[in-house]
Amino acid sequence: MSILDVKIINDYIRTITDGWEQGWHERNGGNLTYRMTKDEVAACRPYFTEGGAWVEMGVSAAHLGGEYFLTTGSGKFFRNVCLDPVHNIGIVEINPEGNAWRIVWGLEGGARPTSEFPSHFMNHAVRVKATNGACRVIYHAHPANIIAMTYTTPLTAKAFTRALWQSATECPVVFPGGVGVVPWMVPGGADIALATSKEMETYEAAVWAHHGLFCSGPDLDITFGLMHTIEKAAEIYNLVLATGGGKILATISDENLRAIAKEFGVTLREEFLDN
Ligand code: 2HA
Ligand code: ZN
Repeated sequence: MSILDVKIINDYIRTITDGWEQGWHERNGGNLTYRMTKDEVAACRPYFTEGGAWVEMGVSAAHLGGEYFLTTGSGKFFRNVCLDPVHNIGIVEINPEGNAWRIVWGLEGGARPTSEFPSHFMNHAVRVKATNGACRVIYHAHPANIIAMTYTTPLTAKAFTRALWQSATECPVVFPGGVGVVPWMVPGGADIALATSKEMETYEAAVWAHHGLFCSGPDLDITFGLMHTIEKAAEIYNLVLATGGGKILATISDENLRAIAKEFGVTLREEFLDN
């Protein structure tokens, strides 16, 4: 037995490899964090090392004190994770105050949690509250089509949500609450972490202009599926604009969107519908 036989560790690594295979993680692009259940922590605890030094995050969330997160490593390549997990991913424990982490497994050889850990942590903090504790995953990727859209589409939640909803019939069912948009900001610090978590109070996904996408969800499959669905809709949107010379001749109307919502029993964000 090794920690790599524990189901959640396997599922986490598979999700990372799937993201790499989608082309969303050039070089060290993207990062994935997962808030472990008590049972998962218990299953992994035999493999924990003596906790390292506490490292302050620059952001804090008292209700996440004592939680354990799986995290990708700063500067590490998704492509390498499945070949060498202990150097590329790890588990961190959060201190009781909820403002510092320490490594309890993995990230060997001096590695650290993702440079976006403050953003992930703040997003976990707001999504845990917004979902009554259901949210466990924050996933950041660099899918080309959603990034391309941020050069052609007004950087508002309404414009992005409508364009994506209208690009594939399943979209309003998969993300009826829509997506938020964060304007271009310097990545990696507390400012972008706070701006993103503000969007995440309302939306389960947030676009980073000219950079990528953050998705949240209750498990790895649902969160990966959300990333995949949004990126595919963005691909269709870009194809439509490119092949149609910027003209859209037919689309899913607001009446159609309402009919989808009724049939599938979801509530669309009403302020994003026009008529
Ligand atoms: O981890 O994606 O936003 C590299 C990044 C930073
Ligand atoms: Zn990034």
